Amino acid sequence: MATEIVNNKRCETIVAAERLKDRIAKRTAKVGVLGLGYVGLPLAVEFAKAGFDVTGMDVQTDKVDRFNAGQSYVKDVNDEVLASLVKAGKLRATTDFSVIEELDTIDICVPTPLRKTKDPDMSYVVSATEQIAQHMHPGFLVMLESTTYPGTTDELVLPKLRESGLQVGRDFFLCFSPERVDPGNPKFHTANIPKVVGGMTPACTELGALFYGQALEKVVPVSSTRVAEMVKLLENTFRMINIGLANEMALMCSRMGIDVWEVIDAAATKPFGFMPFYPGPGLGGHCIPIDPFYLSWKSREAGIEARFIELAGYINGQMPEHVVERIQDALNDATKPLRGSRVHIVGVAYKRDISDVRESPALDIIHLLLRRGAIVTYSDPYVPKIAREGLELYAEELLPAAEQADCVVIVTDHSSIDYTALVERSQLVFDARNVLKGMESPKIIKL
Ligand code: SAJ
Repeated sequence: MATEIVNNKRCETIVAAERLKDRIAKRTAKVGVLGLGYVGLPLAVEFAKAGFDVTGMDVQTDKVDRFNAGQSYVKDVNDEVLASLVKAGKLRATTDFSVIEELDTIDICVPTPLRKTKDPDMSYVVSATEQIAQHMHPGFLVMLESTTYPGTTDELVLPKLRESGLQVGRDFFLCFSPERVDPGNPKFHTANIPKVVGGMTPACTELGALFYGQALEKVVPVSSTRVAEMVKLLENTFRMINIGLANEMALMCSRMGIDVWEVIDAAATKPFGFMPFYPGPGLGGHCIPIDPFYLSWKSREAGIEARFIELAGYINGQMPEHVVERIQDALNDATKPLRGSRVHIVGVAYKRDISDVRESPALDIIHLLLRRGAIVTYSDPYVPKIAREGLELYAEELLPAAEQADCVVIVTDHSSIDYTALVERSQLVFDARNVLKGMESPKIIKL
């Protein structure tokens, strides 16, 4: 009797796995995306465009309402595309996670921030996994996309899904596939960025690769979830450390009276073995300053210090202070104490031509200037108001504010700014981005 039940259960699950494979291949699978941010929303749209029936889930009602009204809140997805898919009934969003019961696949696209103590905040991943664990069923493909430390999928996600009594690789399938979305990138978007995917078992990897291959141009299968988790961390740690090197070069060149920008531009003429990175006022964003610390946190647990990451983090973290010291020196040379001087910040987003101020070094620079008694104003065409990290400032009109300032500081080099007019109307300009490259004036000072 017991053997018969086991055989029936095994037959049921083998049938479930084959049915899942067939439904993915025929694009009749019901696809779920949990977390409708700058990663989840474009992913949901891509799979709906590929012909799947897609249900997005999010805890934020306003996002769900805008999604269902065909109003995209993510720059890389236009309203018309979203609205047409919603109208065609191929795509919808909900805050009701019980819909997971009906899904064949689900992608977890939730934030993985750092706590103030620089260790990972896995609360969003845990919450999403717990929602899924309540609705586990045979023939279910679960994929984690949130950038995280190696071991998250097998140590944190798998045990919760296993509580259902289902067996991974037979009854359900579990993969990690790093999100590589670069918001605002004009050339690379969700469909044409190669998609790395690694499963808990070969069958998991095979189903994950089959799934992504239905909607994305290139899939890169790897042997495990840990390899896939580590791939993303290497990508962004590489970037953070090389920016740290560029920043250290800037500190050295500043002391030696060498133009670091000229050095990098000349080095970049080397046709092999070199890749230019540029110094700046510090490291912003929700990826580059954050992801490497997921790796250093886990490597400490494994008994090895990630010294490159810690050092680069230290150097990148010093740049706002360095910028303020250079401003102070420049004002001093004009016999103006920083205290009481008017300093106007140009650009506060964490990088050009976007509105995101998360971890922006501009916020650190503003804090440091205020602490030294400067009178600080700012302009940013993408950021009408700063209301975070204890600051409440409203953007001012650029040229009149620049005219009033004792020193203008270009922190973020938005393309839409008229830098010639800015220099003309300013007394002193500190350029932290080399956006004034080629302009000669005694009032221009460069990082
Ligand atoms: N930065 C420098 N010097 C550089 C490059 C960047 O100071 O040479 C600064 C930027 O000003 C910004 C921070 O570093 O404050 C991060 O800039 P970023 O260009 O890396 O932009 P992000 O944070 O949007 O990074 C994303 C990442 N994408 C993903 O994680 C999927 C990253 O992997 C991409 O390489 C990057 O976009 C990109 O190339 O645009």
